[in-house]
Amino acid sequence: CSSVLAGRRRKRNLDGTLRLGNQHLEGLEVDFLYHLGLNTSTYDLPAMFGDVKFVCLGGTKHRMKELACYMTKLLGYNEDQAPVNLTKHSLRFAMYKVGPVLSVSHGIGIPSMTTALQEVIKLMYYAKAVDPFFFRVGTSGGIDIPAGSVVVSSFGMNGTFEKSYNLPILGTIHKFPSQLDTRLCQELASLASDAGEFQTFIGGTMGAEDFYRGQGRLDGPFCNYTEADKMAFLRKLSSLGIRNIEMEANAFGAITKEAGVRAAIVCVTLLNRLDGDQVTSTKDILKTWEKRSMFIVGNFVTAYMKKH
Ligand code: R2B
Ligand code: URA
Repeated sequence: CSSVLAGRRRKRNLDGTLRLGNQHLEGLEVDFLYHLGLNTSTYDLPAMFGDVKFVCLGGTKHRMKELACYMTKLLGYNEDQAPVNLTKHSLRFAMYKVGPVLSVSHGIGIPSMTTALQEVIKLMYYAKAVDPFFFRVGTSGGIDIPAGSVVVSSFGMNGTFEKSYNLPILGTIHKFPSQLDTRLCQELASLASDAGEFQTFIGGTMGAEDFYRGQGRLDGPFCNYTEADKMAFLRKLSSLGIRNIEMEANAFGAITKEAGVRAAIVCVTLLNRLDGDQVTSTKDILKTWEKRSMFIVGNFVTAYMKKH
């Protein structure tokens, strides 16, 4: 644990700003963060984003706007002004800033999420943000826990039971370990318990490459296994400490670790996969559940701001 912390510290400067390991960036006259619609020439990134402390990423533009509204209320900012999408020139993702909170959508799946995440990491680097936390605030399918429960991930696992993000680079697979900040994970889980309305679990999260067969579903357009095979797979995941399945966790854990930032994944579960494959709850129920992970991260933000 101490060597992990030492490794993380080495990736930040003494003042807490990020230190990225890519010397090629120094050779760029202008860096275009294409998917965020920003660049290092036209925009004063330190003035715009230098005070960011909490980077929240999640799948949909709508949910990340809701998170921005939730943080506006929580932090006592003017609620009459609708949050402004700062990436509107790019159209790909949405990004909102509410004081020290940045709320960014990342789309579905690892390639989309890692594109957004890596550009936000560079954004925090250019902005000279100090010790920013990174959260993925998402949805998932739970394993053997009631629908509507929240899982704070202790590690990410890929679809072949490896706790890593395996990326082909120049024709060769590179494996990046997927680890999340243990202390942050425990702190978030403890901040959830006060609510009493829902259960919160700490556990592993599988980041699947696909929503259907990649998550052992029987209801996709194709299926080449039996229900017994599916159940054996879910039971095996459970025995390996996996509490939920989504589509980004292992890559999120690996990339934030490589960047040396403190990171956590907080996902609500929309169903218990041992009971079925389809998400059948009403829109209103799903909306209520989605607020649960925002509530936990919001608690962390306010507790942190009180202390610092
Ligand atoms: C959870 O939900 C999305 C799929 O519906 C995906 O982005 C994920 O990880
Ligand atoms: N998101 C997923 O990736 N899987 C689910 O089962 C639910 C939401």
